[in-house]
Amino acid sequence: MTRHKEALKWVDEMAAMCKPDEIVWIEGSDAEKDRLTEQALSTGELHLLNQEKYPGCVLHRTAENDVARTEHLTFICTRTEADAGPTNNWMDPKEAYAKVGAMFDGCMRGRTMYVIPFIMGVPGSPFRKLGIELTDSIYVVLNMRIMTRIGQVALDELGENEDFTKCLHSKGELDIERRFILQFPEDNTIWSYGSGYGGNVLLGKKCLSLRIASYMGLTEGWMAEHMLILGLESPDGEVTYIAGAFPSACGKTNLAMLIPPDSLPGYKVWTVGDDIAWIRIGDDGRLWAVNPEAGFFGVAPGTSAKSNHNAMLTASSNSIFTNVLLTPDNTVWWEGMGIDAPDQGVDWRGKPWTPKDGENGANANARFTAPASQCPVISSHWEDPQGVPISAILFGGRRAKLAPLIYESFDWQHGSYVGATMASETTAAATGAVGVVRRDPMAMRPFCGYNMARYFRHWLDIGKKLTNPPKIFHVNWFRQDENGEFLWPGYGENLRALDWVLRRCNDKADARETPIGYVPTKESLNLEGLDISDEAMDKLLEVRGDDWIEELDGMQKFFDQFGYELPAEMLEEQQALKTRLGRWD
Ligand code: GTP
Ligand code: SPV
Ligand code: MN
Repeated sequence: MTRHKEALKWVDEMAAMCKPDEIVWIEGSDAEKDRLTEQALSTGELHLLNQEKYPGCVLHRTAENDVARTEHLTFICTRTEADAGPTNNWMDPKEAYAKVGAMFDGCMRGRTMYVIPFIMGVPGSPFRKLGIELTDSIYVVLNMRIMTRIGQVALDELGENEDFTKCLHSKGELDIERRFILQFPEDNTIWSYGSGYGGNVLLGKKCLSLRIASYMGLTEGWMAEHMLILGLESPDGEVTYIAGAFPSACGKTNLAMLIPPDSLPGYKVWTVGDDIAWIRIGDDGRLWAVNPEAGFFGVAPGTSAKSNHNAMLTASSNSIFTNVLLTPDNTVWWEGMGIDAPDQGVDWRGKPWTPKDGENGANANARFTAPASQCPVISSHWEDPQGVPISAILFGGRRAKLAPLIYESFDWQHGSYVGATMASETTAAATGAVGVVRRDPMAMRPFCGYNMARYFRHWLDIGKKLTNPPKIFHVNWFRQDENGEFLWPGYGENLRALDWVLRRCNDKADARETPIGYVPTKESLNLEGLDISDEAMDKLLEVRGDDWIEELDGMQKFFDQFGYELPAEMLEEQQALKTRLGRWD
């Protein structure tokens, strides 16, 4: 246990509210993991997979109405509504504590409360943050064990009086009518009730490392971003670090573990992180990024030996599979796994399934939880306490039309505007309609813990302090032809875009200047060995003035909701783009 008085007092108070039968402090040992796994297997919360093929792996199914983040039930609870801003749901903290406190009252009767001390970041790093999650779910404990650094190592960091984020979770009744994900940035507190799904309940992840951390970053002068981090090793052996913000289920994990195509020899991609980056200004005037997580909570569907072999290898042992199909040989399967569907199986709902049913065997947001250390291409710097220096930032999303394969912004301010105005088609990672274009600034719309206009201000202010800012790019792997087919092969071939980024950083690649930024000339991209038609390439690099003029409307509407809080620089950039488009044909 701990001598941290405030922690002990808070655990007591929360236990008095939730009234568990028992309280168990998590120490993080293997014996403890085995004990908890056994227990969850005996109640059916977990299912043991084929241990020859998937050693150390288990399967879990969430409730049918609980398979993705629920953004409409996620609230930022600040004293004033303006502090949450127009893109967040807001609830008054007093009202939130009272309303959801009534739900927590007695919710753990007959259950055990697990106390999970955890670290986001590396022990001993000046940038790490501490948390304690209280939960009545063994699934949460075992996931947190992979995704964060838990137990004694965290208690050691906590000492007697270090700050920590107070994270309270209960499955409650798993009733969507009684589900709330509440962030209290001013109290460094998170309350999550009524869910058992990943992003809603692994409170170190989106709730702490993005919503709460973005607020900490604002007050402490750093940034918490929904970004992958990779090291790109060029044929001469030099490694350049790139961060990328794409919305949920838009390709971060895939890019972070990219395997170069044979036709581009000498390159290598090293994974530093696949979802979250905490970024600070270094003494050298550059941005330095750390991955605060210790594992990957990756999208299963579409992940195959062909699309992301490194993810398949990472998740082949000591991993948790959620809402995938269970096969007759007690292994897992999902759509797009690159192997034939079994004749029959048990689907993500727990029902008998055959391919003839025409229904998905795995949920579209089925996930694997796997230790980052098992990734075959994990960077040797992924646990460096100071992080890695960032030379380029990529923004990107799913756009069937409009956005070219890649373009480079003119400078930091313009790049911040590109991030602030980005949009993407919605995915199964959150409940609600899929495939609808929505504005998702910096891929942070669901994760910014305060007023997004001030978040834009923060980006601009950080840029002013950088003597050596990274270049900012926008990418789109998802442009489609008239038949709705992707024009770009994606996955490993995305290295061709990264190669252009690298050469732009070294002034070694051509570009043509367009109103939206620098777009590669066809010749400046290395397309060696890629089977793609000239027409497709032209389409991928096309910038249609009319389409962009139409797009300006949506951007303006999005900006309008922020009123006077919107930084003038954003309107300046918007006007400048309009002017450039007006002169262009
Ligand atoms: P979160 O974990 O939700 O934040 O998602 P993510 O951004 O890490 O996305 P991920 O890499 O898991 O990819 C999501 C889906 O997009 C998967 O089904 C991938 O197979 C697919 N995908 C990833 N990269 C590409 C690409 O380059 N082209 C195409 N067509 N699909 C891709
Ligand atoms: C995302 O939705 O961006 C994820 C998965 O990375 S979750 O942890 O559920 O947020
Ligand atoms: Mn994510």
